[in-house]
Amino acid sequence: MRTVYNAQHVLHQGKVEMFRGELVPCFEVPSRADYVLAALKRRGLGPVEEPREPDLAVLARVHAPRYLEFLAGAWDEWVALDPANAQRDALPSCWPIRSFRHDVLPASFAARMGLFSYDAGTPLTSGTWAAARAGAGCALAAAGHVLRGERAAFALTRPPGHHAGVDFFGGYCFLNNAAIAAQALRDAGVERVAVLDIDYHHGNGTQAIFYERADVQFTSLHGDPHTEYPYYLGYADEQGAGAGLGFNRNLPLPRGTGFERWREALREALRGIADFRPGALVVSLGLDTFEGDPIAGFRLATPDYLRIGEDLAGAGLPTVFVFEGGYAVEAVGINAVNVLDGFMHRAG
Ligand code: Q9C
Ligand code: ZN
Repeated sequence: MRTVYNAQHVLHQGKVEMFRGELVPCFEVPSRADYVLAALKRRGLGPVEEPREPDLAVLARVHAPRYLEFLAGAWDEWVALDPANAQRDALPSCWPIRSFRHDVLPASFAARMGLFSYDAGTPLTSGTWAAARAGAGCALAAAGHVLRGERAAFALTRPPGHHAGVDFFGGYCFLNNAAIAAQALRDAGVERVAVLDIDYHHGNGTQAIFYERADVQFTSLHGDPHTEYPYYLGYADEQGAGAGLGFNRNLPLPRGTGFERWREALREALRGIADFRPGALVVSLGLDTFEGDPIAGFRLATPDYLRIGEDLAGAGLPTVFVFEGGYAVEAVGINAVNVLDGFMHRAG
C-alpha cells in the first residue's frame, strides 16, 4: 500500500491545551506521525511519497472560503496583536453560542477565533496552516491513487481532521482531510462514497459536512457522547436530514468497551455500508481506541488492529485511509500499521 506522507506535519507543534482549568502539554504531538512512519518502514508496507500543495479551490469544495482565509492569516494576526505572541499558541476563549450572531465577521481577532472554533483544546501555531494545507494535499493524493485503480492508499498526516467542520476547528483538527478525500472521489465521478470513522471520538465535523447529502454516507463507531468528547453530537438518533436522511449512522459504545463488542459494531457498520453500494470507502483511522490511550476509554489491544484491517478489506472497496487520533505515541505506529497490514493480507 502506498503512503502519502505529510513531511510538513512538524510545523504544527502546539504547546498547550486547556484542560480542567489548566494549560497542559498537548497530547497531539509531532512524534505521533514519526512513530507511524518508522513502523511503516520497518514493516515494509510500501512506498512513501510526498504530495504537492493543494489548490485552495479544492479545499473550498468542503470548507467555507472565509474560514480558509481566516486560517491562512491567523498566525500573522496573532503576532501583530503583540510581538511576544510569537512564543505563545493562539487559543480561543469566547464563543458565539445560541442567540449570538454568526453572520457578522468581527474585526477582533479573539472574536473570530471563537467564531471559527468550538473548544479551547486546539492551539493554532505558526505552522498550523502550512501543516494542515499540506495534510489535505496528502488526503487528495491518496484519493487520486485509489481513483487510478490502487486497492488502497494511506494519508499519513497531522494535525488530524475529523472534528473540523465547514467553518470551524476543534478537537485538534483544522481541515477535514477525510471529507476532502471523500469529496475528491465524488468530484472524480464516484457516485456514492462511504466514510467510516473508527476514531474513539465521534467525527462531528465529517458528519456535519455531509449530513444533508445522500451521495456521501457517514458511519461512526465511538465513545458514547453522553460521557465522551465531543459530547454534543454523535448520538444514535442522528440519521441525516433532508436528502441525507438515512445516510448517517452513529454507533456509540460505552467507555470501557473491549474488542469483541467493538468488532460486532464494526460488522454492523460494514453491513450498512454494503447496503449503500458505494464505489469507494474513506476510513478515518483513529488509533485512540487502544487500551493504553491517555485520553480515551476503549480497550482494544495491539493484535486487534490486524483483525480490523482484515474486516475492512472484507468490504471489497477501494479504500482511502486517513490518519486521525491516537495518543499512546509509542504504540500508535504499530497499531496503525497493523490495520493496514491486516487489510493488505486479506485484500491479497
Ligand atoms: N484532555 C482526535 O482524536 N480533548 N481528537 C479531550 C483531553 C479533545 C481528540 C480532553 C480530544 C480531541 C482527532
Ligand atoms: Zn480521537
